Amino acid sequence: MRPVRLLTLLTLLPLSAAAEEGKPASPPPAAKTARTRPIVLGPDDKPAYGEAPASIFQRQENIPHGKLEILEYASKTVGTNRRLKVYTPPGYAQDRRYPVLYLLHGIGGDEGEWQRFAKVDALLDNLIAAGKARPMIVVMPNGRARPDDRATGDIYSAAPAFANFERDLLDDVIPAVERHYGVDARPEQRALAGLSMGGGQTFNFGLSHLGTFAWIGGFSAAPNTKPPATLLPEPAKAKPQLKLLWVSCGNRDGLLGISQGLHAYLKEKEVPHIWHVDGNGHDPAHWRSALYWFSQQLFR
Ligand code: FER
Repeated sequence: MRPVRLLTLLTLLPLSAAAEEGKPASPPPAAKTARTRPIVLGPDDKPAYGEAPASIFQRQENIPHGKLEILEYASKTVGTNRRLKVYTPPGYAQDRRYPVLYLLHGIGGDEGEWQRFAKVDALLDNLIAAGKARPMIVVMPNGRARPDDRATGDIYSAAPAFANFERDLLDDVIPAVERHYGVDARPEQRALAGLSMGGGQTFNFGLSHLGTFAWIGGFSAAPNTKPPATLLPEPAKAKPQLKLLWVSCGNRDGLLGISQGLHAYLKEKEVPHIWHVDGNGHDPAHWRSALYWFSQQLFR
């Protein structure tokens, strides 16, 4: 037990303090803070849904398929041309108006992360073919808003670039998407969701811009999440603007406390929301399942 507890203490230190202790500033993946915080489950912390079936993430040949493509856009925020991944649904036509889900990655991810582990195109194709999801565009940007936006070096040092993405998303990404695609630009046709660091971005940016996003989903939100009362200082005003507020996390995720804190605040302020705590850790199984259930509820 003793070495494990020592490791826990070290990984709870701020990175600078860890460096002073002679430890590397970048914790190795196995010692990630995400897995080492104490977890205390409360009576509310239960699954609202089951696990997504594995087959839903597999491409079926006998149904219509959407397309995945890369859109390059000029970012005034970053001062570079940046890339995002876009899913357009089966039968997409430029002259129609589609709702859009903006889907954000985690601290070690990039614009390809969601597709790599959740096969977003296959998932949406399958849900749409079954009549379980509305045809929608899914935009997967790179949330590290800085000139070198690759997940290299000390991935934790990119936190300021993840915060900077707020302006890139609002001023550059959304306008570029709405110029290039047939988009219904009303807030009730725009959703924002993300995992971990992207879950924190989702709550930080989405809840402060409810006139832009009416559907909000944070999966395993990370420590970049602002305190609940900062996120929603006026809960009564937010309520009528929200179509869906989804908060979920795995019950083996060391970051659960962040989502629990938000759920407790929302419950106290009587802000309707979905609170889904499944049996996963800080891992793709949770994120896949969350996207599976969240995407079926969008734009209804
Ligand atoms: C941290 C632990 C985890 C943190 C960020 C994360 C910025 C993000 C994890 C992820 O995106 O998977 O202390 O601080």
